[in-house]
Amino acid sequence: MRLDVVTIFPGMFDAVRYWGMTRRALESGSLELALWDPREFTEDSYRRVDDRPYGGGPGMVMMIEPLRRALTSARAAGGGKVLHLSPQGGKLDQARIKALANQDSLVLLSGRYEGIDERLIETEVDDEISIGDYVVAGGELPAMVLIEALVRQLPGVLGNDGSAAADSFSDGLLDWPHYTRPEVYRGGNVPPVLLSGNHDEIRRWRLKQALGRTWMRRPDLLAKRKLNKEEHQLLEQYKREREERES
Ligand code: 9D3
Repeated sequence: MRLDVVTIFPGMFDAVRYWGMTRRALESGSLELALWDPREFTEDSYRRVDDRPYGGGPGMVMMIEPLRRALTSARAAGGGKVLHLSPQGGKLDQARIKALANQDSLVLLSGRYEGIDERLIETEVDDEISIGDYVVAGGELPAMVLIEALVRQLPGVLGNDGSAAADSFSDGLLDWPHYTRPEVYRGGNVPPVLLSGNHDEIRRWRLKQALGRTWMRRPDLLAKRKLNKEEHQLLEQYKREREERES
C-alpha cells in the first residue's frame, strides 16, 4: 500500500517511520510512505500556510494555494482517494479500516490551526474521517492512528501471524485477559485452565472471557454482534458464574 501524507509537520511521522510494525512494513516494502509539506509549496518569503479567518474570531485558517499544490503533487505521485483527517468526519472504526486497507493508495490530509479553507475541502477532498469525539491539536496524530491500523491489516505484516487470526476469532469483542510468568504474583494465580495444556478448553475459556467482558463493559458492541450457539452458551455460563461469585 502507498500512502502520501500532506502535513506541515512531516517530522511527526518519524514515529511511524522509525518504530514498530509500521517501520517493519516500510522495510519489507508492504508500505510506502511519502510526506508532502505545504510550506515547500509556498512562494512568499515568509512561507505562509495560514491566514486570518474571514468573519473574525480566534485562530488561523490554512490557506488554499500551498495545500492545493502539495495535494496535486501527492496525488500525482501516489494517486488514490484524498482523505481529510477532521473533527467533522465520520468516526473511524475497524470496518472502515478494513475497507480502506483494500485500496492500493491513499492521500491523507492533516490540518492544523482552526481548520482548512472550506473551498479546498469541497474541491480536493473525497472523504473526511475523525478518530473520535475528543479534541487533539491537528490531523497528524489521527493520520498516524489510521496508518498503524491500516498496516495491521496488510498481508504479511503482522510479525506473529496468529494475531491476525486471533483478531478475526474475537471480531467485535473485547480481548480476554492475558497472563505470563510468574505463575503467582502478590497471591494472584494464573487461571489453572491456562496451565492445563487442554487447547480446546483454553479456547473456550478465552472466548467466554471475551464475551463476558464485552457484555459487562461494552454492551453496545455485543448488541451489534451475532452470537453462535457455542458463544451464547459460554456467555450464559459466564453470567451464571458471576451470579455465584456475587452471592
Ligand atoms: C471549536 C472547534 N474545534 C473543532 C472541534 C476546533 C478544532 C479543534 C481541533 C479544529 C481543529 C482541531 C484539530 N483536530 C484535528 O485536526 C482532528 C481530529 C480531532 O481533533 N479529534 C478527532 N479526530 C480528529 S481528525 C483531525
